[in-house]
Amino acid sequence: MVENFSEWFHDILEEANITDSRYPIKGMAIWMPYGFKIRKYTTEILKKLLDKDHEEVLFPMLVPESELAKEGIHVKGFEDEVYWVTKGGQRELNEQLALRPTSETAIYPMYALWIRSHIDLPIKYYQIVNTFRYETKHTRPLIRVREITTFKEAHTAHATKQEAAAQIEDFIELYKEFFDMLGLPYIISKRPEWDKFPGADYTMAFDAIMPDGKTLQIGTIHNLGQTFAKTFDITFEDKDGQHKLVYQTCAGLSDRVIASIIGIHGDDKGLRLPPIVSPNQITIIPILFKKGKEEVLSKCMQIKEQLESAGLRVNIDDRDIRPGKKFYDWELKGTPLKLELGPRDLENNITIAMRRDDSEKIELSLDDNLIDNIKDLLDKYEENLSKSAWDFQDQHFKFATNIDEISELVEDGNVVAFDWCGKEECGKEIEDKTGYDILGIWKDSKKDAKCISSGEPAKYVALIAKTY
Ligand code: A5A
Ligand code: MG
Repeated sequence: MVENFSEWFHDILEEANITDSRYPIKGMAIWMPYGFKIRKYTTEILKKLLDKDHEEVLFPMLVPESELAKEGIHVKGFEDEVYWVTKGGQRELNEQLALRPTSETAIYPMYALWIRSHIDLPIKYYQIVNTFRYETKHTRPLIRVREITTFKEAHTAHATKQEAAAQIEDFIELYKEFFDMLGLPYIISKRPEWDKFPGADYTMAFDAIMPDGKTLQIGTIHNLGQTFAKTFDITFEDKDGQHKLVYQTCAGLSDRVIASIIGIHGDDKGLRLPPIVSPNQITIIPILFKKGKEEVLSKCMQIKEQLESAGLRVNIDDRDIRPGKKFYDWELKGTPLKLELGPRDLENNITIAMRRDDSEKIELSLDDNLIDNIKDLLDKYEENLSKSAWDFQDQHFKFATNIDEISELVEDGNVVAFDWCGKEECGKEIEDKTGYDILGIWKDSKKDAKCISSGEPAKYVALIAKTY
């Protein structure tokens, strides 16, 4: 899988019924039923986390050109990626309309209308929508798409700079919690000036290392300062009677979250889904012979109901095919736990359990402890999934003390940390010399450390990697 991750990824999307990329528009695909369920459970977790102190809204998909064009830096960042609607039927539109590449310019003119006084603040809205980006880099299903189908964007407005900065920290905590629930490891860094979100003061990013050693930006959080507030005239009357500009932040996640669930947890046999998003957490496979068939099936039904009443998602694979084929299929689809039940098991009042992450067969008694024992197995599986993913990341995080070492280590599929003076010119030179991208600033350098390139006093420990 590591040898040819790209091929593995494409194949699994099709074989596990996640997406179908044969739709006749490049960069746009269909969510198939199994994939749609994974997407649904993933989105539900995110909504639950956000709903604690944000509110969900839904904005139109079209943005008038006049609004999109207002914020100069922002539009410059997106102008080559915008799809335009220019006609209504046969008629040319008076003003062309953009399919949102992201929704700042749709949302902020409305914020200007809604925000009047300090009592209207903070505003914390989010939406989960499709956005469109005419990406020119090589498109890949879920990873770099032209229709981002699951774009979660949160947009906040605050009375003070401090509150906006605190909101950035809140988003970081929220994303950590979200990715932790999915067992996904991440590296958090502050993007370099030349790679921040168009219009932001600064951008904090979450990156994940994919099995091929390339990093994938799986989430971003932007402190927008007052740039958009100035452009869209978003002001409020403060307690002191003065009219002031708001401070804003925004934060986004996409289909890439699901790409990382698939890529990071998967193995040669297929998916290994975290129970929390797995369409089926337990798959029961009856071993059927002519004799005793009804009894086995009815016991399976009974177990299913028992587990479902404990809040678990369970399916029975009673297809008329060889059990071996069923095992193969559910390994491919990444169901966390399989239960096998045949006539002899029924006699002994047991079932054979198998976790997706090891092939050990565990005898479970069909007594009152069944639910607890199964939950215990699911917990251990979930822990192991997360642990092996974090281990992989730790093993692929290295420190370099000179430029040549950077190249060697990155080439071997590592994210590499190094001391940096923090100057843009020097950073770009490092990117040029190595041919890789600086992800961002990871933390401050130790006292007396020297920049790996300029030799000047180092300010930061920066990260560099191959990127998607
Ligand atoms: N309004 C802000 C939140 C915004 O648009 N930020 S962003 O441009 O960084 O996008 C948010 C996230 O969407 C990124 O962190 C990245 O994970 C994801 N993303 C961006 N372009 C994508 C694409 N073409 N396909 C899939 N995901 C993408
Ligand atoms: Mg882009």
